[in-house]
Amino acid sequence: MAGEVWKISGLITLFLSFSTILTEEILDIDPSGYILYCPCMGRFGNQADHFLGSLGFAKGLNRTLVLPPWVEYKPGISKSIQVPFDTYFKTEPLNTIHRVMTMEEFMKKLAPKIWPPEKRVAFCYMARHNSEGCNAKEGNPFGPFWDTYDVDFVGSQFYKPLNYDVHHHDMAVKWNQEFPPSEWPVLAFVGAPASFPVQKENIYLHKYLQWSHSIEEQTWSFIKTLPKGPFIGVHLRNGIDWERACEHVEHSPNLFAAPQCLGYRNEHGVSTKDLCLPPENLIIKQLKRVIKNIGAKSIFVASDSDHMIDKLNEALKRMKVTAHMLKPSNPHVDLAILGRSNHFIANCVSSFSAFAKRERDAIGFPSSFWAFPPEKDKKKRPVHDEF
Ligand code: GFB
Repeated sequence: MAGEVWKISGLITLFLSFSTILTEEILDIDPSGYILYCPCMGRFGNQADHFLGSLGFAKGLNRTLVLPPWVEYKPGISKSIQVPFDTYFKTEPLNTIHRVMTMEEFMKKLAPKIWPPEKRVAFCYMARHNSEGCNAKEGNPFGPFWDTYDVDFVGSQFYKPLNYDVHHHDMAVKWNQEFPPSEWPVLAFVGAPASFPVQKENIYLHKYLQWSHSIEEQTWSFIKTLPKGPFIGVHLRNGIDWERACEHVEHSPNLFAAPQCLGYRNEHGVSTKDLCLPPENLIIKQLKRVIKNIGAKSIFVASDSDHMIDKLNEALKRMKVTAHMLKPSNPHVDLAILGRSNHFIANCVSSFSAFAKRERDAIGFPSSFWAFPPEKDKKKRPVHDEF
């Protein structure tokens, strides 16, 4: 009997020490503070650009970055859907460059202690929507985003004239002077504290953004189905939204992600219709050239609309090269496959394309762009010029 009592009390002691460890984990608070934000602008490519900027910003301020979920939109569903960050990416590589934790973890373990409901203040540059405050939950995806974590705000804080460029003008010091972590442990932004497209100084952070095991598995199981030999990955961004956007290209010399080929100050040229929405004959001509250069055996086509599979198969028949696509469509697996191709032809204007291009740059894989450099400039450069 006495032995039983000892066993039980031993178990209780063990349980108590475990809960102490757990409690300590809960209380392991970063004294330098946290940054939260809603990736409330655009779809995946835009959010990824913003993510890199936000990571650079958090690193500059030396605050832990809370990894927000990815905001997605499904046809027929009026409210945005929030997909946990680690569904698509590993958190460990990010933690090697800066302290990060997922929003789910933050809300569960830390928010009750350092960000209780009565302290939830939203940060914005200036008043939004003709109101007096940040109106952080006004509209979609703003409301659904914070509702996912049961967050309501009790106040607003404007930060004008500060900005997110922590690489110049001592901006990080200014933020920490204005909002010291001791007084403001959490800065919760209404939108990403970052610019679009991604600031040049933050591009290097992409190498820490690595696909989750699940995405990797799906990628390799698709690649295994391709004919043996090198394959070219191409991005054909050609849906109706894109056609409309490209109509404005001549008035926007550096539209969306275009700085990735044209340079941030248009030092390599200006946007053209072909650069934005390359015509079929240009696509086929450029593909044939790369097929010859790398001895490709197949093409992997990622697209939001027309994959041109039959047209490509017909045009490349004589070269014995076949075109393939992923079914059912999956944007993240599409991107990961593009990232692993032997050569990637990107759409310079698309931030979706820019994601794969940056990933490849980080590991030294070659890429080029549709219609860039323009034919007349190309004559002056080597045929296999890569950017
Ligand atoms: O990613 P994103 O901001 O890139 O938005 P852009 C385009 C979305 O279209 C992606 C889908 O997030 C995907 O959901 N999509 C595009 C694709 N290409 C593919 C693909 O190859 N495969 C699959 N499965 N899906 C711009 C936006 O899009 O479009 C601007 O940045 C604006 O905000 C403009 O809306 C019209 O930069 O290409």
